[in-house]
Amino acid sequence: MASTTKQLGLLSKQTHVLNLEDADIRYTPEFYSTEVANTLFDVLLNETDWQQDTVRVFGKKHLAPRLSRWVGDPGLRYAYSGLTMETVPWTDTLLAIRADAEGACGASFNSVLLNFYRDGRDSNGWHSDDEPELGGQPQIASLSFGAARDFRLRHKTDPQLKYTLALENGSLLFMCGPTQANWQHHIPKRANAGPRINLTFRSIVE
Ligand SMILES: O=C(O)CCC(=O)C(=O)O
Ligand SMILES: [Mn+2]
Repeated sequence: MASTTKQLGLLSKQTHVLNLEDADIRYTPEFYSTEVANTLFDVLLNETDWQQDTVRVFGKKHLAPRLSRWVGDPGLRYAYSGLTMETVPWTDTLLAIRADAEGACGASFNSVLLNFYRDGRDSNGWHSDDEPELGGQPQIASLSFGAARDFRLRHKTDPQLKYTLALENGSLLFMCGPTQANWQHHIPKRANAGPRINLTFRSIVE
């Protein structure tokens, strides 16, 4: 896969700034055209050595309800759900998507977490991406391919503040500033949902 935005068919579409307190979240629904997003879904599905990680929830170990993979610069380590994860090397496809995300977000990323939700039974529990390795104001670019899934947000201290948006095929969600400090997010189960791949590009500061 070539590394220019042109060859990936990048669209310069509208970005919506979410009107949420204590957060800075921007959503670009058609970051990639449907055609390009469908191709990237297939390539990512086939190029990735998917694994089912173990996660720790309230001290107990469980198999994660999705498949995943950490990719990043050599030697990076990341503590996640009570486990230390080692990253595997970048592919040309992921480097090309990273370049597009960096250009759109004005940020730089040295790692990406790939998640594969095989169907609507796969999910991601409530959490913030606020690990110390991500620094004080983590910048996270989230790209979605395949079935749209709801992305739910809730404020950590004000239960009145919550928000749901559907992350569509080919979309980019950029979370930065105080978002992770103040909000949690999750992907609930959804009956009949088709397969979906999500990439969250991050910068690990060691
Ligand atoms: O699948 C998504 O859209 C979100 C994934 C996520 O929040 C994570 O892996 O930290
Ligand atoms: Mn997350």
